[in-house]
Amino acid sequence: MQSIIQQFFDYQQLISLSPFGTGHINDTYRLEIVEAGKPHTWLLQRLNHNVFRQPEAVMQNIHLVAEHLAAQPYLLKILAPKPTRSGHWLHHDEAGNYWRVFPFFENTETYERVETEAQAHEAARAFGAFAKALNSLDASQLHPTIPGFHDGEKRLADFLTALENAVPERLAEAQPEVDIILHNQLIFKKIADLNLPQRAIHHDTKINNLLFDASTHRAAPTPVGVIDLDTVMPGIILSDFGDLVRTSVSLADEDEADLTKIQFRKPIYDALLEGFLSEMGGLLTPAEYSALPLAGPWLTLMQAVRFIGDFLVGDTYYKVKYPKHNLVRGRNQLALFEGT
Ligand code: GN1
Ligand code: MG
Repeated sequence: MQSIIQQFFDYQQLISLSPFGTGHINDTYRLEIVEAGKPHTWLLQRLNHNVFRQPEAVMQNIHLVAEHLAAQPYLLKILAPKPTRSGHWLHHDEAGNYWRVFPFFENTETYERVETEAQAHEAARAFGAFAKALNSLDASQLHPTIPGFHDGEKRLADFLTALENAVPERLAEAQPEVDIILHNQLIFKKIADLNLPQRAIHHDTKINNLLFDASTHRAAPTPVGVIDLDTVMPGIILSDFGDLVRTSVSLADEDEADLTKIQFRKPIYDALLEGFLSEMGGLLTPAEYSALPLAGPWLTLMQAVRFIGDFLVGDTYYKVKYPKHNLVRGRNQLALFEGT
């Protein structure tokens, strides 16, 4: 790691380096280093270039969004990248990996699941504030860094291809889930046919992509910042509200194998809706507003399609901790879909 760290910092000043976080895609490290005589903490991250095929475009998006947020009346902290010492957003190392550095916000914590209505309200308000601050950014200035990322019809088409190329034993095992997906596939066309406006969208508004103030009460915490801007790109508002619903309304997170723990908590949903609308309400078009109830089911089914599709072809996209991990996640998402 020495030569990588050296691109951003004076390596001689390094205090510590340790793996950090729970993301499925990138590898993240927490780095402590002395700068101008004082210890500072940063995040060093390897960007997964198998997922993000245009790393430079990802960084341009993040930079543009960070600059735009900074020019708005936006109160949350902004995850602006730190350039290399030679002025680039990325260091491309000899092994072909791409590295970048972000600020580390001290005294913050992330939650893997929502426990109280106040948490749900504040989380939705924070992502709503993020969307509101980006309302004035022309989405066509952002690169679609993962083409068709939340295009349900494309995800379904890819899933049908995965069915054709499936590992036979895996297909046999996932057949009930495959049937549920095929049975419900029309929701993807229904949303596409609405032709909702393209906006600058976060696209990964899971609850653990929010930093909360660690010194406030866990039951009713204060959001500090929206993180993980890798998938900021043009999209529809249902992506951001939908992923909030997907990751917040259930008692269990997406890795939970015990399906009895998966339930739709209506009071949490109501708090999400109220929190999101408290920021974005006045900016939604009538079509966006009336489609909001479909956001959760649409995004949750799409996530099931992605997990099961990846299981079928042998886990090539998501990091897995055990052989059936993606199947378990997919079953979990289908149970949630059926509850939404
Ligand atoms: C991935 O890496 P992470 O956890 O931030 C994925 C999201 C999925 C999510 C499911 C680029 O996000 O789209 O919703 O896993 N990101 C990408 O947990 O595919
Ligand atoms: Mg992410």
